[in-house]
Amino acid sequence: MTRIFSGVKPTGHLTLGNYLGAVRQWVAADQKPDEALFCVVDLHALTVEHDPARVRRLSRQAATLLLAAGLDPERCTLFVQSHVDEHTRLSYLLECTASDGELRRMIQYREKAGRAQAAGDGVRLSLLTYPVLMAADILAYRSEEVPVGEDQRQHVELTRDLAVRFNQRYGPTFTVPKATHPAVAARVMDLQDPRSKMGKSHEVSAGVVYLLDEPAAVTKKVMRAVTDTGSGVVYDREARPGVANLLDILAACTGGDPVELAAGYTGYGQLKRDVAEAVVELLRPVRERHAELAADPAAVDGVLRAGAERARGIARPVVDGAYEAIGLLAP
Ligand code: AQP
Repeated sequence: MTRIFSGVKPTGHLTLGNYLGAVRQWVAADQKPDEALFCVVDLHALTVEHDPARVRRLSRQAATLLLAAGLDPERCTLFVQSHVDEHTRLSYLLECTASDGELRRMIQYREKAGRAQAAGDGVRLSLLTYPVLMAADILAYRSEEVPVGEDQRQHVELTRDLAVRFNQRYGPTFTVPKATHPAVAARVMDLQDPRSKMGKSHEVSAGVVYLLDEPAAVTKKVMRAVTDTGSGVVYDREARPGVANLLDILAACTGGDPVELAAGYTGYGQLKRDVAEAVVELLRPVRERHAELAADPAAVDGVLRAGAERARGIARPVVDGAYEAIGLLAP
């Protein structure tokens, strides 16, 4: 049995990128006999400017959407990061294992720190250290696999480095995890700016498809997607990123291969119509189920409470073991 861990941060409404890059893999893992833990990583949402009430609202909405997407709380453990203290307890030990230099090299830190500075906001120290907290999220459960989108590859690499370093210095404590990515759509791009990732915290949302978008909104966004100059439909991520993104999305929705799908089109119009229809149909059951579940928030909170208790039971002995290994006196 493989232990799987992954998370989503409540920095915005969940997007098609989250769904195709991560959540769908989670639902697939949940069908297998593997032991899976999925987390709304709310502490990570505090690393940038945030509105407290919105983070709280989005945390419950993210959990509700994960259930709507098909996670079964009888089979997996679904919980909120801040409900399990072991994450922050372990994070400090890993900060004592990581170096300042390796954190400053993280691409997401450089991008987001740049954005915060450009907006005149200060850069929060937690933005620098957040990959260490993410490492703690993963290592506290001795997770073996971390299903994530392509953008998280560097952070999972850091997690592996920290696990190996800690184990070498203080004795075997952590399992060294590996990232897994979907075969297609591991990095869904913004429909208006196909050289940037579709991100849920983007301020301009015309190129971002949200899981809770109405079908008409999805269709409008896809039909207005930026395509490339050049004739014919070919799959070329470098030279034709807009079309390649649409083909990736279509392939992910229909189970096809983007290169083979390209051969079936002569113009962008039909491709966009097919992508819009495929996305609308993919998201329809998630949206409908979400509406049912959202009507009973207390039930969702109950799932999260039970999940946190199970998660605590797994993480506590691992983190206690790390405290002892690093040289702290037991209370
Ligand atoms: N565009 C994407 N394509 C494929 N996978 C994606 N993921 C996110 N965007 C895409 C994957 O979804 C999981 C949860 O993501 P997250 O909550 O950690 O980050 P986010 O959605 O990227 O959120 P933000 O706030 O918009 O963050 P930044 O600004 O960092 O991009 C992860 O497995 C992620 O890979």
